[in-house]
Amino acid sequence: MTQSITPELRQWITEQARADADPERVLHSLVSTGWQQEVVLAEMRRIWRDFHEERTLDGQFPKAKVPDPLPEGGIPSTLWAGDREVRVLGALRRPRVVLFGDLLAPEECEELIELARPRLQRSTAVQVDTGGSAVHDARTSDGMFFKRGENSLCQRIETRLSALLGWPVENGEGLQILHYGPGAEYKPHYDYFDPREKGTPKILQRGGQRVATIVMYLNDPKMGGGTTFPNVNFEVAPVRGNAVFFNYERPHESSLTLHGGAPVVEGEKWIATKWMREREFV
Ligand code: PD2
Ligand code: ZN
Repeated sequence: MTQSITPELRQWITEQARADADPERVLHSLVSTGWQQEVVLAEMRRIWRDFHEERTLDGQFPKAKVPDPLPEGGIPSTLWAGDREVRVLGALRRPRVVLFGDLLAPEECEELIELARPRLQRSTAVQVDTGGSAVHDARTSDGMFFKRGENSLCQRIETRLSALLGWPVENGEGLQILHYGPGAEYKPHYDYFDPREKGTPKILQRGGQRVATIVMYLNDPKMGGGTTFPNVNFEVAPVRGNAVFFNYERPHESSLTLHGGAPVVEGEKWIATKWMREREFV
């Protein structure tokens, strides 16, 4: 009969790998206590490979401190954001994704749209080679940026987000407003800046890496326009006043934060996006 690995054994093997134990000795001691060699060897290979990958990542893409609005040990139904009770609608652990309800009042959504509307331009995306920005096929929306603290509405929302996420207002980029008409989309991408790209050092001068994103929905598209997370087969329905938050410790695919704006099928879609940096964004 084939033995099966117990959680305790897996834990013990993991501790050995973490302590850099000699795998030959680990295997020998397990076999001498009655474990079948092929069973423990398969498990040891998995655990040692994961450790090796993690170490390589630690060397090349070190982890940053990131905001995480949820406390350890349980999901609250609401969070107090300084001036407003925000509903917690759901969460994923890996990647860390949190869905919020009632983050923005309907009037705040309307006001953001009306302040942004006259200033919209065809959206640009950061150009990875130069660190500048340019119009891009992957992003068929119109958009604009508010400066941080540009008006009292931006200030109120920024202060609320800072309280909700436990991250300084100063580390936030200005709010970005995007408008998608029918058929417009934002193809899947990562929001962090790829350290392997030539233009990244210049971008990082303004406050380090992006470490988290919050996308706030300002209206209800009739059909389509969800925010998708292809790595984990997850899609968030755009609902006015709701928001999706996600963070990324490493600027690497292993963060599983590939995400996109699905094409709007019917109606239009308005969002406000806030990106959080490691340090003060200047
Ligand atoms: O519109 C969205 O849902 C969306 C999707 C992916 C927005 C962004 N990314 C973004 O603003 O970065
Ligand atoms: Zn994005």
